[in-house]
Amino acid sequence: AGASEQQKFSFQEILDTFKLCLTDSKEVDLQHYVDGWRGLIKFLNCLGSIFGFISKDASSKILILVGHLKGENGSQYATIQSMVKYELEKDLVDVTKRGIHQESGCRTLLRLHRALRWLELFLERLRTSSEEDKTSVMCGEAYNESLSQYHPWVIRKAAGVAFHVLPGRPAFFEVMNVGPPEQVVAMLGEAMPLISEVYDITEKLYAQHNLLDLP
Ligand code: 1PW
Repeated sequence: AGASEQQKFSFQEILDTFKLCLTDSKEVDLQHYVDGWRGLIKFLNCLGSIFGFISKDASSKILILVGHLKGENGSQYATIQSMVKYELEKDLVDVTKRGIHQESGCRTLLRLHRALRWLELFLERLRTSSEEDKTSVMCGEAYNESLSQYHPWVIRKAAGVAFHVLPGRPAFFEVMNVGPPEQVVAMLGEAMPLISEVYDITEKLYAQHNLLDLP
């Protein structure tokens, strides 16, 4: 198969992976979380090279988490809950300022968690949008309401440029490769509550342990 064929996938796969994240006891499975992000990165790469700087940062964070999962203490990283417990107990997190634990699972995942909020807001806009709505505007609004507050000016600027060249709604739906627009909307309607739940559980856990501002 050619490179273009290998890249061909459906957005459905991403959402299916995020669905698998929740364990029976409502913990968040880290391996599935990482796999969900892998799918998102693949999708971003389909949107064009301008998204390279975004997918590159997400990829490097995924690699850090995979390193923990595959490391000698990998079993401690089965869920986000077990990761937080383990890293805090063993003092493996820089809590107030950056130090020797810049690659802690907790601070690395926090960055992806914040980005997941952006995704959630963007997909919800996409789900409720009408034909004449612009993806660039929806994406920009979602960003301004969430992730942008954690980014310096130069990244906000670059993100704005990237959003500007997002394909229009019909072409964007094509890239999602789910089917006709009604089917995309239906799929999003089914998936959004699950993504929200993963986000909310993580947010609550991080709040409980005072981890929402990790440097
Ligand atoms: C069209 C759907 C888009 C959803 C994908 C969301 C991907 C979000 C990645 C944004 C990355 C922007 C450039 C990198 C910024 C980093 O400085 C920042 N990373 C994130 C994920 O916000 C903070 O990481 P750092 O510098 O504290 O290690």
